[in-house]
Amino acid sequence: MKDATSRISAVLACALLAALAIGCSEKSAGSTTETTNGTVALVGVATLSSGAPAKGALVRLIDDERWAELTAAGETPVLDSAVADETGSWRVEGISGRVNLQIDADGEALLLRDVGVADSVVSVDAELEPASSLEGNCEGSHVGLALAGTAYGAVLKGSSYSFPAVAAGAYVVVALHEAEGDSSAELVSSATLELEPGDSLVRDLPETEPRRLLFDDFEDPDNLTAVARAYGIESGWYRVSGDSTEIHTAYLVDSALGTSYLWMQSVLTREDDPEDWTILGAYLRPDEKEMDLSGLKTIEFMARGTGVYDLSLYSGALDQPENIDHFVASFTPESDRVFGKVVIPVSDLRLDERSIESRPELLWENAAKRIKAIRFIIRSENGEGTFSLAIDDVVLTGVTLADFAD
Ligand SMILES: [Ca+2]
Repeated sequence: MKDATSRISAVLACALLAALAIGCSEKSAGSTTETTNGTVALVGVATLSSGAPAKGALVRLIDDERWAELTAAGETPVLDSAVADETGSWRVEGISGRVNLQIDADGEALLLRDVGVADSVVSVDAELEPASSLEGNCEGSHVGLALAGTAYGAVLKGSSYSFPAVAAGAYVVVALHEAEGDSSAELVSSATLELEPGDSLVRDLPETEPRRLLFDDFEDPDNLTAVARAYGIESGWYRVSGDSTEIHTAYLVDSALGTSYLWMQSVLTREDDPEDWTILGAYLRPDEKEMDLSGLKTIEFMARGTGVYDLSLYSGALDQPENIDHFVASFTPESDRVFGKVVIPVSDLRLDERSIESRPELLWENAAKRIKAIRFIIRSENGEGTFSLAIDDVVLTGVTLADFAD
C-alpha cells in the first residue's frame, strides 16, 4: 500500500511496531524473582533521581499486547495500578504475563517495557528520571493522541497538543480517529520519536488520515461518485440487467434525514434462471482502472429494501463477463422502511460459484490487487417479484483516497 510508512493503521501493526521500534529497556532497574508459596505479584521500590523514596508515585501496569485493541475500543490498557508508600514501596497482585510498567511521580517518571510477571513474586526496584515533555502542532480530525504501549494521552487544545510529563524513551505517537457508526476508534501511527530524560521536545506531527474512504454519499446531482468528484472526472453508478428484467434507478432525497441516496427497483420474472438479474455498479476509478485494494478491511453502507443481494467486488484477475459475481457476500436489508447499517468484512467475501468454475484456485489476496468495480446484484434464483434497494454512504475501510492515486 502506498504511504504505508506514515499511516500504519492496522491496530495490530501499531502494537507490533511499538514492540519492534522500542524493544526492551530495563535501564535504571533491577529485577529479581523469588518463589513464595505460589503468590503472583509484582513488587518494587521506586526511588527519585535524588535517591529519595518516590513517595506517592503512581505505578501502572499496562497490557502492551492488547494496548491498541483496548485503546481503540475506548477501554483503558491499564491492568492495575498502585501508589507507592512513604518508602517508595508498591505492590500489585494477580497480574501475570508480560506488561509495561509505567511509574510517574512529581516531575519524574520511568517506563519499563516487557516486564515479565511469572508465577511468583517479581521485584522491580526502579530509579526514576526527570520527566520529559513533548508538544507541538498536529492538524487533523483526530480526537486524541497517545503514546503506544503507555497510559500517556495528550492534552489537546485547538491544533496544538502536549504531553506535559512523560518518561524518557522511544515512542510511537498514535492518533485516534472516531470511527463512524460503531464504538471503536481507528488508530493511525503518526510519528516515532525519542525522548531523553528532562527533554522539552517541540515537534509538529504530520496530519493523520483515517484509513476510511467515503466511496459515495450520493449527494451529487450529476450522479458522480464521491471518489469521482475527488478526481474531477465523470463517473457514476451504472445498471445492467438480464433479458427480462425491468429496472428503475433514481437519486431520491429524504428531506427528514437531510440526505439523498440511490434507489433501485428490479422486476425479476424468471425464477430459478440465473440470467434474470440486475446489477447496480460503479467503477472504483473513473477510468475503470484496476485498483489494489489489498488493504481493504470492510465494505460498509446503509441499506433498506427487499430481497437478497450480493455485494460483489469485480476483479480483473478473473477476466470474466460483467454478470459474474466474482468475490461476493450476500446481505438482506433488515427493513424496507428504515436504513440499517451493513458491514461486510473482506473475510466474508467468497468466490462465487460461477467464478469458481473458471478459477477455483484464485484467492482473495490475489484478486484484491485488481479490483475494478463494486456492485450490488440481485438474481431471480433468490425469488421472483419486484424488489427494491436503497443505499447510502458506501465506505471502504482500510484504504484512503491516496491508495486510489496513480
Ligand atoms: Ca447521502
